[in-house]
Amino acid sequence: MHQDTTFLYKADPVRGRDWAKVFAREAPGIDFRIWPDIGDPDKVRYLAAWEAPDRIAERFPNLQVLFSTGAGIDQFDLDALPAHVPLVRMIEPGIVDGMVEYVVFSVLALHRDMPAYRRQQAQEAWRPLQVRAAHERRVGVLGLGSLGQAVLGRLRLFGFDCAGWARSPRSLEGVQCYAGPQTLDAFLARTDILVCLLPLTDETSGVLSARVFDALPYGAGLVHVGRGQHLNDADLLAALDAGQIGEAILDVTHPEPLPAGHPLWRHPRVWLTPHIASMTQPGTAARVVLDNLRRLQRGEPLIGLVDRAKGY
Ligand code: NDP
Ligand code: OXD
Repeated sequence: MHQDTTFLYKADPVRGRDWAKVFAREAPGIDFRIWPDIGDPDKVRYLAAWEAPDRIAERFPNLQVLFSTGAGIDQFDLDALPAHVPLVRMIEPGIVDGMVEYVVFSVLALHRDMPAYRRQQAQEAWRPLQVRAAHERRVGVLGLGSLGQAVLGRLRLFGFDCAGWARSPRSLEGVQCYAGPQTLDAFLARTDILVCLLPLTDETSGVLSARVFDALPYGAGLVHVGRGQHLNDADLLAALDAGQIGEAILDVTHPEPLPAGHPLWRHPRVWLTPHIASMTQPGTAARVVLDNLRRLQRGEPLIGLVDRAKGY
């Protein structure tokens, strides 16, 4: 890595300045630039972006790696990215810790009936609800990737009865693992609180639909932290109104933000947060990216390399 190598950062500029400090300290030979200050486009070998610039191949003919500044990569048009340029998603301790906090908070809130108590307080009602032990509460996580596994690792410690569902078979301590579409019904039938931590792909788009809600036990809770396009809003509203879904905590919607007056804004059984479940932390993210650049130089596999055929 030498002076004629530019690392271009195209995301929140305030956080970009923290990335710049890490690069200045740990890789002073790299010319770190924050969009739109791109310098000589021919020198841009590495690009970290939340959303890729247009005509990426044409503009940056010497690009060697595209890093996503987020864990998800659905915002990129993979067809517009030259086949020889690897796309690497963000796996860094800050984003994992943030997601663990948010999902643990949400599962505990549902487990201990906090949404119901908020409604009762608004009515000045002092009405204790039955407390269920954690081991009697079945939590199921859709997606057993870097985030799903971390979340389950922490939920287990509370004693919840934990399961997870992914494409390929896995073995995780204390977690009943299900794999593939043929196991989805069995996984849902044993899930009182469903957490969605899937990536958005052609296969997973719209997965949170009536078909899934109906397969859950009556009154199940939903924690959705994947992507807005996973969720069929009309099906969720119908399931909430029928009581099939008891409560929903949604961090992601489609579109973001929801339009004014959208029924999810004010639904009494929905808690909404503005896509804040987890955020890439600049200090740790920049270090992880630099580690990947060193791996690239040594010819080692990149951590978080996206499999374009799978779409995640
Ligand atoms: P990973 O790529 O590490 O894991 C994805 C998991 O989903 C894998 O277990 C994979 O299965 C499984 N999966 C993918 N497709 C299918 C399918 N068709 N059927 C069953 N399982 C499937 O992703 P991460 O854990 O790092 O992140 C997950 C998602 O979380 C991101 O893509 C993003 O959308 C969302 N996210 C949301 C944030 C927020 O603030 N709300 C913040 C960060 C991420 P297998 O293991 O078999 O490959
Ligand atoms: C991500 C996100 O994918 O913040 O990192 O949603």
